Amino acid sequence: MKRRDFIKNASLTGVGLTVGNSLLNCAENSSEKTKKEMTITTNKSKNPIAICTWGFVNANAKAGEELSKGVKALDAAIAGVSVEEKNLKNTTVGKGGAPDREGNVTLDACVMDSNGDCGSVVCVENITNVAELARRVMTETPHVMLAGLGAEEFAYRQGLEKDNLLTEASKKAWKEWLKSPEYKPLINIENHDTIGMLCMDKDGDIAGACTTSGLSYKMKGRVGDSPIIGSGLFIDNAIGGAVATGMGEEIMKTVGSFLIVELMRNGMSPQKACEEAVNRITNKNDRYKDFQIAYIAMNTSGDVGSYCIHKGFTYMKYQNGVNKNVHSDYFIKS
Ligand code: SD4
Repeated sequence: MKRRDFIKNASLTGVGLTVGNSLLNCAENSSEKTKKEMTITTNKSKNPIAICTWGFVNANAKAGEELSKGVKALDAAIAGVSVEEKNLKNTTVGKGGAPDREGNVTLDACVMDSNGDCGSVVCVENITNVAELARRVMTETPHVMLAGLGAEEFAYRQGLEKDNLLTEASKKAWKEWLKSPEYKPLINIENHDTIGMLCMDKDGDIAGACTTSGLSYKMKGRVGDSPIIGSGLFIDNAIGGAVATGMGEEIMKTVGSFLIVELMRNGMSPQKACEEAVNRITNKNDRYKDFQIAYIAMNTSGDVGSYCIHKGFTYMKYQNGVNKNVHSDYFIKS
């Protein structure tokens, strides 16, 4: 059953009606907020922009070029991140990603569209293009998230190919790691390759995708922030979007991407909102020096911001045919 039919059927039930009523009440009571959102929406940019975490020149260029041709934001984002999913040299995304401590490569991904729909897959083996798979969950099932074998079987039913994701290079590195299996992620070294992307298309609509193999040599079954809507990625087309990279456990504790979008809703710039989201983590957790967190965000006017804990995080920005690498501001100055 397609999502739309499922929702239509659900709305015929008592539960659907109750939720519908409470949403209506909520809408009536928040006319001030709606006015504010409308003001933000009026300033909507129609100039395509693609931004992504880290220095993924080719992935961001692909998304930017697609947007320039008039492709919709979600299609462009998925086309962009799939460049890294196929890149065997990238050891934390797609094929070639580092395995868990038992040698299984398990991938996490999510997508979110301008209309608020989203899809996610967690802990998936043998499928390279997991962002595309997350999109299929969104469009072809009544669900938001599929995990493990269920997600993999769904992928085959959708015609996605089975692939061995463990390359010889990743296998060799894992065997080396097994010699002294200490688990301590290295800041900006081990965890520097998750790709989170936000795109704004020619209609001014915003969508995003996030895809990763997660932390190298993680425990079997471990899932980070990247496929969790609100943590690794969040979009509200009336406000903007945000995406995260770094230590997923800490991002999830503060639901970072949702937080950034909500801060922007309340008037903060993307830059200030990213700073505040990092501050929430550094204020609460005195071990923040031991891990990296980085956020990038975009609002409907096309303003972009980013902030991270440690120096060294960069992001890509494509606009008006120029694809540039930008150094993010950071929390620990000395
Ligand atoms: C995770 N956030 O699984 C991901 C890792 C990451 O760059 O971003 N690496 O926790």
